[in-house]
Amino acid sequence: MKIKNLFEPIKEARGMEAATASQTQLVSAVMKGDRAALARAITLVENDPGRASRLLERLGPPGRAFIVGVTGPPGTGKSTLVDRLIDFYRGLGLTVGVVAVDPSSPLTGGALLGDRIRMTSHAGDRGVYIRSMASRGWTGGLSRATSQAIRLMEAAGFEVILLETVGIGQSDVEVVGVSHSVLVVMMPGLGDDVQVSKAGLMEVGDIYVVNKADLEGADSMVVSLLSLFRGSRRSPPVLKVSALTGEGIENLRKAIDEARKRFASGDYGLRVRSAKGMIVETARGAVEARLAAVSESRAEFLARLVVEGKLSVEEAAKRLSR
Ligand SMILES: Nc1nc2c(ncn2[C@@H]2O[C@H](COP(=O)(O)OP(=O)(O)OP(=O)(O)O)[C@@H](O)[C@H]2O)c(=O)[nH]1
Ligand SMILES: [Mg+2]
Repeated sequence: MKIKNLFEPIKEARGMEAATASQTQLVSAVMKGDRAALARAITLVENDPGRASRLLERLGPPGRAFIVGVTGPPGTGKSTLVDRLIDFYRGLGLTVGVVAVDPSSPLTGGALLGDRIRMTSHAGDRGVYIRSMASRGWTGGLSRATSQAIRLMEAAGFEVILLETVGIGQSDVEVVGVSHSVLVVMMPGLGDDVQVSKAGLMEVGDIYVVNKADLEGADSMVVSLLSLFRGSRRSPPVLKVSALTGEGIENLRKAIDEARKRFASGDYGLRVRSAKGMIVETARGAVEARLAAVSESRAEFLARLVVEGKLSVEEAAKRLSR
């Protein structure tokens, strides 16, 4: 037993060396645009944050790909719009990566992801890369993994990256913080303003889209969005479209493309905004991982000190997260 323990650190160190060598290969394969390597690297990012962060350090600075976040309540037509946007950017000759954050449970996830990928008409196009990431079953770190997946796609040479996330809760919405432009997609019949203000959707959008304009009630949805913003300092555009019939899509494309042109001309503020999102999400992931790694016994030890009046809650929390 003792002898085995003696050798264990050496084995571990060897393992790390091997991983580092294969990581170097993985990074250079990703940077050559190797799709299989990209898939492997994203899986690494999902499953092994520690190794992934060493890998990501070699990717160079972000800022080459234009990132569009697409969020909004379930079923508003985000994927259908993403599909339209893929067509648009492919038409401009740009390559497109898509990260779709799937809210389904790990159990039903497989089937849904399959459907989602079949749903797109871009399966044979090498200029398009689609990756789903399941958001359930994570003990935190979704935002980190999402922003890292985006950076990997960027390193692989994808020029536009579309990030679809269902805006149900604050954490789903926060994910889009890495974007240069954020579309919030609504639809008629969602009830009232509550949906928008609830999940932080009011703050996050650069463009508000009322999709399904072919259905009744789109105009009143536009009116309630506009009146919501009347009370605030912001007045983002509210556009009525139908991803199904194509109505209003041209206007939407123009609006998003203005942001892309600003990005392409080197707009400093836009770049800082996206980089800030990446740093914050990566840091959040690191803090969550550190907290998740805290042993029960350490937390309980600190709790005893608090109960016995030897330590304040604040000091205990500081020690716990150190
Ligand atoms: N009538 C109408 N239906 C639409 C429109 N756009 C999308 N849909 C339909 O709405 C349903 C949901 O569309 P999705 O694109 O999957 O919506 P989503 O927001 O991605 O859904 P989740 O990812 O599950 O939140 C599908 O049946 C679409 O065909 C539209 O403009 N008009
Ligand atoms: Mg969708």
